[in-house]
Amino acid sequence: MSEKQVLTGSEVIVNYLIKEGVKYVFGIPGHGCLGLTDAFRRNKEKITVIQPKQEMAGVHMAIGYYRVTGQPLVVFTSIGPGATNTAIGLADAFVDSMPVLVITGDTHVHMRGVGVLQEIERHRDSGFSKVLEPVVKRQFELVHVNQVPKVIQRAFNLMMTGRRGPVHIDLPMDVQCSGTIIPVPNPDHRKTLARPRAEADLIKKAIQLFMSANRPLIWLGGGVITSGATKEVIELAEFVGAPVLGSMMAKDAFPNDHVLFGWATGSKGTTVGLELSRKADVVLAVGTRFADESTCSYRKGIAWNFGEGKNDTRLIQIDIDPHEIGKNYPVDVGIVGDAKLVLQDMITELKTSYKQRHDIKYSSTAYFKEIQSLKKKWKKFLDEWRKPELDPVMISCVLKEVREFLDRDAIIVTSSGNVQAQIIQEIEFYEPNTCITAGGFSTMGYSVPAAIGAKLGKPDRQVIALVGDGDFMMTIGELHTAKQVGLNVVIVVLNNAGWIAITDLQRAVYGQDHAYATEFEDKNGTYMPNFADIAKGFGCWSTRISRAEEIKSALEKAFSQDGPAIVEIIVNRNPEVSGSPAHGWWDVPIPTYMKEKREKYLKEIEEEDLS
Ligand SMILES: Cc1ncc(C[n+]2csc(CCOP(=O)(O)OP(=O)(O)O)c2C)c(N)n1
Ligand SMILES: [Mg+2]
Repeated sequence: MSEKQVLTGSEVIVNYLIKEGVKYVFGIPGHGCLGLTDAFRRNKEKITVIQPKQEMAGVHMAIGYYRVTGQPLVVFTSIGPGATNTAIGLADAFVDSMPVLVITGDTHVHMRGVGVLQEIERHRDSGFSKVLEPVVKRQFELVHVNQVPKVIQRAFNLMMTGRRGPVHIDLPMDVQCSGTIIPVPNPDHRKTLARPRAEADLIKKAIQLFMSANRPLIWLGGGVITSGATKEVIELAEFVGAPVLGSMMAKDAFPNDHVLFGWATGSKGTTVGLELSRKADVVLAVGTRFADESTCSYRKGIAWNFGEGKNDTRLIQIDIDPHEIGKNYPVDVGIVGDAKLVLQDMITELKTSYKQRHDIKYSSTAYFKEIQSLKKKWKKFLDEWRKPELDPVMISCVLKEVREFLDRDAIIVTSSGNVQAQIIQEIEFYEPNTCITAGGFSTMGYSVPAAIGAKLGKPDRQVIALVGDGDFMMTIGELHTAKQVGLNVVIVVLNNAGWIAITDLQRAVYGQDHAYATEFEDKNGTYMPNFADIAKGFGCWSTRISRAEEIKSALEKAFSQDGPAIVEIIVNRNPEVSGSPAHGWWDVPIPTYMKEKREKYLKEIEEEDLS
């Protein structure tokens, strides 16, 4: 009998990752993951360890990579603070249904509860995992090395099937180093490649309802991107003549230069999107949560008109997760299934039962003409709103110049702040997986690391992060990682000396004189570090500009660098032009001492329909 190979728990994991096609892992070694780190050392030809400077950033890097390649990656940490640092990255991934595997080191099983360095043990022994429980799709807490082979396989299965999401493996130090003879699993065994389809009668019902509409509309969420259903959405939209709108996670799910693209609705919406969504009579919603931002906090008649009344908008909702169906709005037809396959079946049913939607081409209908006229007005508004002569430049101008400069398939990464809201409202995306943004968790600090991950995944494409100064400072240390990775990721820092999205919100909701604790000052007044100089300190190429006409040539130089490049743009912080006007509505509570505003607010929230 041949002797069976003994591998440590860590080696099983690393060998399995190689079989899964994982090329990069992100991690900061500590005493809690020495065994695992050594297994990576033994396999360094096959997997590269990248060193984020904070573990949260490692998670964002993995997500940036996944979003442009579809390949989930892995983050490993030590015990305690290193492990806890992943919480925000994981929460961001969880809310946006993004897969990433986080493996955290932990107390040796026989030491649990004594107070090992960096152990949290007052509520329960080795209690760290509780910290991550609400922000992952599944957790595995191992106590024996023989569990490792099955668990690593299950972790990948769980991340990538159904509604995707992050998984956490808690891996005690001793389990990392103990040996097992259980072989490394083959990823293809125990894995399904199947995606769920819907029942035929539901497809029929959905199509009947959709085709009965006078003002049909298609509303997309991130599920469409995950499922790769852009082609099907285009086909369906063109057959029916329905405008297509999307949430932040679906900004790139439908070509924004298509005649049927209807721009954004919701609190960060546009006059086009809001008008179309509130007046639609039948909505086909695909892979979306109907979160408060894209619904104007459910205030009826502002973004949407769903309800059970005779004149209310009817809803067909498709989602891979039954949890989302009917959660925020009542549905007429609720379909659980994979977006691409369900839409394919709907298209087949359409083509079988209907020749075309109208007697005339959809582009000759009054509805289509109305859509075009709304779009034209929106473009006109944007043209008038941007004032290219201003110095410092407006964010709106930066976005226009950047979009004009970039290739159609360039990858643009953003996180929370004015730039994110304005990107959704003001510029076009043409291909799926090119708008990489921190959606539902709206996490500052996401852009720089996510852009590094995206560039690792697509080294031949332009990758650009557009970050506010506040956002940038959350993960500024990742310039170090960007320099180490050495790829030409371009980071544009929009410096307005403050968390101005919040300043603008304070002014808009509470009053002009209510800006507080959101602008950056020191004893000499406005305080603005020189980020271009700081970038140079990290060894990165950089430049600092403030005028619209300087942007394209700065980008030209930035994209011709061999490594990371930082373009710092001082942007206008004058309240009139610091952000962009809000066209929708958002439920931001008003203190009772602001009597008039409070009264108005109370009336407004009466119109919210949370039934
Ligand atoms: C981690 C985190 N903390 C706080 C917030 C709340 N928040 C949302 S936008 C914003 C300001 C963003 O500032 P900056 O990046 O400078 O962009 P600006 O709005 O100034 O253009 C803040 C503090 C957040 N989204 N994420
Ligand atoms: Mg700022």
